[in-house]
Amino acid sequence: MKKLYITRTAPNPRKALILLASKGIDVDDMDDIDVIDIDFAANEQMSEAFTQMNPMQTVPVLTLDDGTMLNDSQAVCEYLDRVYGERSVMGNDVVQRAQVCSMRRIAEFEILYNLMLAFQHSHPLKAQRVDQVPEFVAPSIARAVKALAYFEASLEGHEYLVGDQLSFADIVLYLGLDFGKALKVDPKAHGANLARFYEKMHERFSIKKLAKAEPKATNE
Ligand SMILES: N[C@@H](CCC(=O)N[C@@H](CS)C(=O)NCC(=O)O)C(=O)O
Repeated sequence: MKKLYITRTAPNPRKALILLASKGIDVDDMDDIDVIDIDFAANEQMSEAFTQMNPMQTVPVLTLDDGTMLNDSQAVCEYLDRVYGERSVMGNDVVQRAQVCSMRRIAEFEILYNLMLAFQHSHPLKAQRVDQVPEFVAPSIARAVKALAYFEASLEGHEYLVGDQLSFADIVLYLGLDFGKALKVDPKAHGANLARFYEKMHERFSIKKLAKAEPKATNE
């Protein structure tokens, strides 16, 4: 059995959940993958057992039947994209794949990464993970906000960033916008196109929407 280690509220593991959901797949309903929830509040990602598996102490992690361990969200998503569902979200042809890659990396490095940096340098829970430098926080947020203008312009007249179908670039941009809320960056205050995009993605892929279903009450 494959094992997918995730924290459902954190952006990088959410990439995998949303990728599967965009293909109509419920991660908790897969025959060949066991989902293991890692609780950040209890620091489970730092536990000895988890660290032995993934010395980087991060999620997501996917382990395959032959023991192969993938400990990066891009690798996990590339694998899930190719193995599950009908249509790839990485692009339909060579050019689209390159465009998705380009948009995804800009969304990742300019927006998501800078916001994560700001979070890590400001949130008390992360103090044991990084030597916090409060001066990093404001410039990192400012850099992310500045990059939003690029995506606002890219979405002018378009529902999605590449072609007319949802791609992995949209997923990463949405996660950046959604994570911004933790830093008081309003995802709907940086242009009408981004606001429309965010609302549509949030409707389908919010943390609440993709939460693990409660076990059904039974009288037996
Ligand atoms: N390059 C890694 C980074 C993963 C990463 O930073 N994951 C965060 C959650 S979004 C994490 O596990 N953080 C652990 C912590 O903050 O202790 C990837 O994309 O998978």
